[in-house]
Amino acid sequence: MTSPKSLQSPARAVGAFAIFGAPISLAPLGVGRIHQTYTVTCSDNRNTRRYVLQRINTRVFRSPERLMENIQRVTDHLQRRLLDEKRESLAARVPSVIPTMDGRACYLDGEGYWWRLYAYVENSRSRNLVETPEIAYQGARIFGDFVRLLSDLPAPRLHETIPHFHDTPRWFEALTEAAAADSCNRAAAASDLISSIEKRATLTGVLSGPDQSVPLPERVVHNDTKIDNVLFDRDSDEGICPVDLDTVMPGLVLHDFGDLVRTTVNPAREDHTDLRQVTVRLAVFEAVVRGYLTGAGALLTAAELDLLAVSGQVITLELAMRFLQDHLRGDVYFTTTHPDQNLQRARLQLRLLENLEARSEQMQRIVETARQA
Ligand code: GN1
Ligand code: MG
Repeated sequence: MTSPKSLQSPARAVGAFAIFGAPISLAPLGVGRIHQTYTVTCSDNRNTRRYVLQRINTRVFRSPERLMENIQRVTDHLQRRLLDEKRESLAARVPSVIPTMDGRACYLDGEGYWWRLYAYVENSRSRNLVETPEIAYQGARIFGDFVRLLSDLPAPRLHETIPHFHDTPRWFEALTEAAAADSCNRAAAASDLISSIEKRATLTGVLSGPDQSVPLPERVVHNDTKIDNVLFDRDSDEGICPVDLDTVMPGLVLHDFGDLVRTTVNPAREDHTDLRQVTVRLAVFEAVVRGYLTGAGALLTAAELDLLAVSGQVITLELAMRFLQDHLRGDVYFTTTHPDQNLQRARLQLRLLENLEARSEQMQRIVETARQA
């Protein structure tokens, strides 16, 4: 395979893995905010097989080996549990980790980059827009199923791949510090956003701060349940499996549910600039609740169920704070294509939050009805 200069190091990395046949093509894939991702097609001259190659972002994930240890345990357990439930075709579509030639789950190249390879799930697609409640239902069911299937993952506890990932009060402090330091002279232009966030300080503690009075169980959760992170079958539109398992670790189900709400109810994409399109579709919310409860079965406690409706607000505020503090610090975390992009993202999240707040009673009633069903 000959490749342009920009693809030479991924092309070399593929050679380290136990692939089928030989690589015949390689191309960048998707719009992930964290890793560099490629699809690789391999052939033995008769059949072809596709893979997903990723260069792991080690600024975000400091220990690729521990990261991959988690992912292997999780995908193995999912496959086993799906087989126990006689769902063979889904078990076969859990994206498995392809080892290196010497049996490792990731590969360190000569330039100091870490790589990993997954089997490509054929006839699948991801979505960053939810066109219908049914799509939301499918995505939510898959994430609910995921926590249920992993609820008996044997010890030891998974590694915390990103410590304090959903510590919302801590993100509030990080934002306050970034605004005070103002290292890029960007705080003045964002002052309206900073004060809107400051007004909502108590919301940051509803799930995980000292104001959270009823204990919530620690579970193995996905932690990054934006709707883009589920695969759907191209023909039937049924949900297949969650992907992007990097942040699967001990945490709260409400962060998963909240991020699903954040990324499904709003018809505008996360990077949209026209805030007038931001709204909350209650029919989609209803489908998310139904889907999640169908997948999770009887797993959730009363304390968790009580907080389902508000969890979307908490995680939407958290994302607003994360985007804004990254903007104030000079866009060091999220991939951006222009200097105000993280600011715009934060603005959109805050607009969504206002919409969620305005609908909170209706959302609470939807949850109550679903609990009684
Ligand atoms: C990142 O990896 P990706 O693009 O699915 C981020 C999430 C954010 C999301 C916002 C490890 O998700 O926490 O919610 O962007 N992942 C990490 O789009 O920080
Ligand atoms: Mg992703």
